[in-house]
Amino acid sequence: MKFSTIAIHAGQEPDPTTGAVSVPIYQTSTYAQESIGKHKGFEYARTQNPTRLALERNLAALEGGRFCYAFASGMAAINAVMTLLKAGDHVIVSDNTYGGTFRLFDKVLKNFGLEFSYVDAREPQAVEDAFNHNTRMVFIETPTNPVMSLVDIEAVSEITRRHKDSFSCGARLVVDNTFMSPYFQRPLELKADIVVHSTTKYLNGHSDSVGGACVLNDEGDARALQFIQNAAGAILSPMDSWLVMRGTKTLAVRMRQHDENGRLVAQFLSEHPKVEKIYYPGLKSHPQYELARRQMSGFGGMLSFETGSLERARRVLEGVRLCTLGESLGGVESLVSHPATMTHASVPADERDRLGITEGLVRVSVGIEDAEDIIADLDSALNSL
Ligand code: P1T
Repeated sequence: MKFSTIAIHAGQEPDPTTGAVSVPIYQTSTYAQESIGKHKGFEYARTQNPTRLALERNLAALEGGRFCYAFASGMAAINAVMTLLKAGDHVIVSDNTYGGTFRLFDKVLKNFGLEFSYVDAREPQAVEDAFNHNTRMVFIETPTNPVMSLVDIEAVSEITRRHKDSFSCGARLVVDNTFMSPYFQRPLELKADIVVHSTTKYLNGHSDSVGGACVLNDEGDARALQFIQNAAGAILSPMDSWLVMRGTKTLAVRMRQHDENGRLVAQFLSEHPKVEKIYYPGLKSHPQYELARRQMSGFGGMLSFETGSLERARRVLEGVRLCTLGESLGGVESLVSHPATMTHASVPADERDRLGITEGLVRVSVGIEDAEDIIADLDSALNSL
């Protein structure tokens, strides 16, 4: 079956009791048991819920993985994946990630004895050089939030597997696939071990739910993640599971439109005299354009551009009328944000500057409104500079 068919049908058979075509929202905390230990496979809703299970089957199929676990947010999913590790383990991380991911690693998990090395993973050799005897995980985001750098998933996976053999240390490659969604990029097919998502973004797609998920093939890690999902309890609610499932049904058509609009807006911004620099992997001027074409089947709707100063960024962000100033991304409506003070405020200022997350940087989540309207809105805000 092809992508759209899987999106609409995987995990979503008509309800066995009523025939309901839309998987019901099983809004229950517990399930009646016939006698001690005799039940229908559902005991308590933190442990199992049919709506969440349907979504997990759906997302596993979309990423081409065997197992999926859904969590209360993208951060909860990432945190759960990190619990596969133990004190003393070392993690190699791409130096640009969502600021909240860096914050979790640097401000929380470091205190539990995990060691982190941040490397410029655009260069696979930098990942290779950072390996040592206790490296148990490589965590990358591609494209990165917000400067749209790419990591060659296949190359880093090859390095991770080679080191796994030489140190017999079981390092895993984890890829945050939030920006592309499985419609444009499937890391497991490129030999990554675990995919994580903030389902809050493209998978849900309508800015009305916060959630996360991880998808993987390894049975041992899957058991451990299912265990932590139940033991720590950061589960996705039935209502949110249903919302994300409704979102994935239209993922293909939405992503095609995000991609079409993303390309048009990027082209427009790249020619605008008030824009100093633009970050979009679908432009030939992007230094990793060839890699983008190779490992992704589209470029999506995320881009950032440099206005030159905090004051100019402020005027653009306050000058737009159609685009909304706000955190988050991947919804049908266009959003603009200021990474330096919003999503990446927890990254130290000198590190932000080094990465290109300047005070003049504006990020756009290009929605699926008519592209002419989005462009006209950005044009009038830019022309006020
Ligand atoms: O917000 P939450 O569902 O917990 O997801 C965290 C997260 C994980 N990974 C990536 C790549 C993300 O972009 C995010 C969340 N990002 C934003 C809220 C943002 O505006 O960039």
